[in-house]
Amino acid sequence: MDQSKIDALRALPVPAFHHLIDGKHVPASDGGTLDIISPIDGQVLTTTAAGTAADMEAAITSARAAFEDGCWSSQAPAARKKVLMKWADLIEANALELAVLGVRDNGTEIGMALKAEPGSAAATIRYYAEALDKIYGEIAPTAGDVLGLIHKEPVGVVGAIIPWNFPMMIGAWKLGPALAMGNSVVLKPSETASLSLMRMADLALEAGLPPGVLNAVTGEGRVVGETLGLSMDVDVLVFTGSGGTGRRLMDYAARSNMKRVYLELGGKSPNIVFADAPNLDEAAKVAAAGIFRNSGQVCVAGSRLLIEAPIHDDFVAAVAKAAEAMRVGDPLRIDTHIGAVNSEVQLTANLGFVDTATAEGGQIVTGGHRILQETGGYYMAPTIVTGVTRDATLAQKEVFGPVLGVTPFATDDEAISLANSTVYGLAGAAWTANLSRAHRMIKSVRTGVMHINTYGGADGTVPVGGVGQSGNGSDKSLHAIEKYVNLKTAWIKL
Ligand code: TXE
Repeated sequence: MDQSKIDALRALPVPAFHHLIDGKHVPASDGGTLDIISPIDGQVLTTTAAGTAADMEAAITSARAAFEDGCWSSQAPAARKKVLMKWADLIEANALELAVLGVRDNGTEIGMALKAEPGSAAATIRYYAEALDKIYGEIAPTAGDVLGLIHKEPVGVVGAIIPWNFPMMIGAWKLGPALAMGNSVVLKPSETASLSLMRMADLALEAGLPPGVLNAVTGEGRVVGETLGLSMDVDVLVFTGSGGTGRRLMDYAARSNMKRVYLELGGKSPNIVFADAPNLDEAAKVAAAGIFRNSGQVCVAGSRLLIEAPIHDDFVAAVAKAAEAMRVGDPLRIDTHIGAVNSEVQLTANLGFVDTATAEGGQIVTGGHRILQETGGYYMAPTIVTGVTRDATLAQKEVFGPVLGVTPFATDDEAISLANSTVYGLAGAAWTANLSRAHRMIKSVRTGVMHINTYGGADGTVPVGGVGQSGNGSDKSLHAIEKYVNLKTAWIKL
């Protein structure tokens, strides 16, 4: 990474952003705009269109028309592949520009953003482009006088509602398989991180995606997101975000056309450290990175640290040392480890969780407060709270900030019981040199992803998805494709 190139890009003014509907950039139908505040300094960076219900309806109409027209849905797979491969190339070619724009919008440290945003988005789009002409239908094992064929058809119009923590990465997790299978998509980025994703959508058209196959509408979730959710013309909704919004989406589906709804809703993931872990120093550093990178705004963040009692104090000290060594600050400096919290609302919520944790008996080991206030930006010191009991708010509710709650345990059974004591089930980890114990943890901890002797970093070959109130369905890997196809049976009398 070259600091001077980053500095040059951050000095560029950011133009006002419009919707992308039917291949054209259009303002909101009533001319409304939303101020986009950069979390780096709290200043207005630019504006986006504040979409109206009519804007969203126009986008859905365009997506439906493109789907029925067959310009994409009926294209030969090899032709779709070519466009998606080109799109991945364009994302890569513009990676630094996209990453810097995204960081100015959402505050993620540039080192992580470059890899996790354009880097991961390009890899994801390429993965599904490469896969799409290797996915076959089936011939059923029927009696000889009939032929049973199972076709995989695109579902039609997909509505994709995206959060602010990794807009390009999570956007690509939905767009890659949806477009690869021939669907049209209406994208709704988050109010507080839409710019890089909107730019990425433009690149899809530049790569040759026909107008209308991908539309993107910015604005308030409760306006344009609700219209998307309630539409009679959207066949599948895919979402990453909060549980509250996830519930609403299910309600919208029930009140409209019973569209399929796939939710990824975050978690309260347990990171379980046994005294026999192969390398406790390494475990402490990875545990710190696993909660504090991107200011803890990671759905799979290891936000609950469960430590075997005999090593509790030493391990907490090692994690605190690692946390204090992480440089928090300007996310566009390449030597920054932790950037800005996405918004003032999120920062205030994080600090509220710390107050509640101490009121409920927790002790702050390090952090616990806002820092760098003089910059005008939203920065928080990595925070560790010990003495967090099983039912404490910090053990039960997702903070989505740089706040780690610590709880000791005495036995394997207690570790499993604590790990499974929330409504969530997205990710987790166990650190141990004992193979049998590791497998027992994999089987017994209720999660979608279980790490052993590491935390995070699973690539696109494996699914990520939650159980319990962490959601349903998976992103990533070939399994994600199931969300974007209908199975159609052809039963033929011979
Ligand atoms: O999420 P929302 P917010 C969690 C995390 C965080 C909390 C709140 O705990 O603190 O959610 O974040 C759109 N109809 N996660 O408020 O509201 C919205 O415009 C349709 C976990 O940002 O769920 C945005 O595009 N759409 C997480 C998207 O939903 C609506 C990632 C997510 O916003 C809508 C983000 C509505 N009525 C937050 N209301 C993860 N799992 O990684 C909002 N939206």
